[in-house]
Amino acid sequence: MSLIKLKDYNTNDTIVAIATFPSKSALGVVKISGKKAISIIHKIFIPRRKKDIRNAKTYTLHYGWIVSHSAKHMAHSVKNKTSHVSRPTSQVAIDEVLVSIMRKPCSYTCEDVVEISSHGGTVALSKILDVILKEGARLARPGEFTYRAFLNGRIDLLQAEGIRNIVEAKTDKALQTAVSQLKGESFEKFNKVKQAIKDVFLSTEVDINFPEDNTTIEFNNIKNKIKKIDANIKDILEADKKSKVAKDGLRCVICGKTNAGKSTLFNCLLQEERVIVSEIPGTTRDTIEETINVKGIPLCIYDTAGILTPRNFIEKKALEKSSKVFNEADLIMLVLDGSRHLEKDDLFLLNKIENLHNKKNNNAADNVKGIIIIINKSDLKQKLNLKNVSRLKGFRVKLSALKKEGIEHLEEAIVKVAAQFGSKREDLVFLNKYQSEILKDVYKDIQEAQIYLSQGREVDLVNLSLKNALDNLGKLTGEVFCEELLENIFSQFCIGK
Ligand SMILES: Nc1nc2c(ncn2[C@@H]2O[C@H](COP(=O)(O)OP(=O)(O)OP(=O)(O)O)[C@@H](O)[C@H]2O)c(=O)[nH]1
Ligand SMILES: [Mg+2]
Repeated sequence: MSLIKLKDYNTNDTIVAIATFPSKSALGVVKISGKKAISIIHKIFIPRRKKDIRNAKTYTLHYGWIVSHSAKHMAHSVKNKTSHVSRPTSQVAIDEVLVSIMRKPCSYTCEDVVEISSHGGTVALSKILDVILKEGARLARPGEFTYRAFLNGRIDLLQAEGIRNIVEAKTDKALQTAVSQLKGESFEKFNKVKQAIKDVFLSTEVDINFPEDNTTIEFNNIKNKIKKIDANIKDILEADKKSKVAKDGLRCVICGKTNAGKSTLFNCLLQEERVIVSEIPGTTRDTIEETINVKGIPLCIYDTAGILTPRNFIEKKALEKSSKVFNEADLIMLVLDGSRHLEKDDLFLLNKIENLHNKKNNNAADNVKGIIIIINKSDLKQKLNLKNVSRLKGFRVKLSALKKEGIEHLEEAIVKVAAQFGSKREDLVFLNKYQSEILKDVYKDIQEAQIYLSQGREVDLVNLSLKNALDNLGKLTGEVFCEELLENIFSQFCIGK
């Protein structure tokens, strides 16, 4: 994804884009927005009824033909000579269309918008686009229509993110959440937090500006209020994390020492010979990602290299890649070889997972991870001493990836882990990466305010932390202008949205 620059989004321009995927399809839509939208359509459209489209009322639909500029000129001259000709000759017509007129301010962008519905197909659509460009419109950049809707105050940034997520929804729940976000429900959530912070902020302002007044602030009261705010933000951070699962599926990493049978299990879950399996330790070097569906739950599974002590550059890279997906995963599936005793590499990974568990209790928002310990090769004589893994929390499953035995137990465990990530639709909130980072900053600001309060520091410091929190919240919703965030959000949109 290349980042767009806001300076390229000149709002004085009239913009145009093909809004549908250009392919052999039944319908295609070209969208125009801006001051010249109506005058452009007047120049290139011949309505079936001899009406001047410039006088068309808002929310009206018009049937006719799109023609090239010179063609229209010809068509008009023909029209003047014969009373009934309202259709251009075949060599001048581009396509038979329906034109919708949506006048400002009640349109998607709050500007004059014209939508041309044509008979799909790449050539017709690009020809329509060409004639509009020739009449003075400019090609829209990614998300530019939605950006105008935001600038003109029709939607906030959370709603913009909701729109993007409607387009990208992969599951029912993701779609429902995105729709509720578009309806403004997420904004309400943030607004409540904002009002609560504002309330405390204002009382610190009074204390700073009128120190001689007897109305010095009640520190205990403030402490309690901030504690509640802290809990609220933590809830939203948690919801954000869970939303990513609802949106993209549970990210599951298959890890384990070399030859434990990771790739065999990966193929087994995928039900195809996707990756190479062999008895040579270190077969897998790259991290391989595939999406599967387990009992209706979308899973993004990663097969990783089992190498833990790299001997060369390639193995070093392999280890880096597997560590990265390990850290980012929602679910860790550790594969142990049941036919062997625990070895150094198994213990290393078991310790790593145990440490994650401890961390989880300290920082709930960042490290929610499910754990499944898989004891593979159950078809062979078992040597693994299970006592050594009993200290680990999480699910334990015995199976044979080679013989495809016991896979249903693994699927049951996955469903149970997914349930831990499950959340009611109303609790979810879709933020992009940048917005999530800003929300974490708000959380830091609030924690800072709490530290100052507990240390009995000057109220000015608490006041400053709260001010930062308010500014950051404003950036999130779009009330405070943050160029970097806007560029980040709208770059992720497709052209035509
Ligand atoms: N008997 C038996 N053999 C298995 C089982 N699962 C895997 N194997 C064998 O174990 C060997 C290693 O399997 P892989 O799936 O390549 O192991 P891996 O963990 O991906 O290994 P690396 O990619 O080297 O890290 C192969 O010979 C597999 O056929 C199993 O359930 N039972
Ligand atoms: Mg492998």
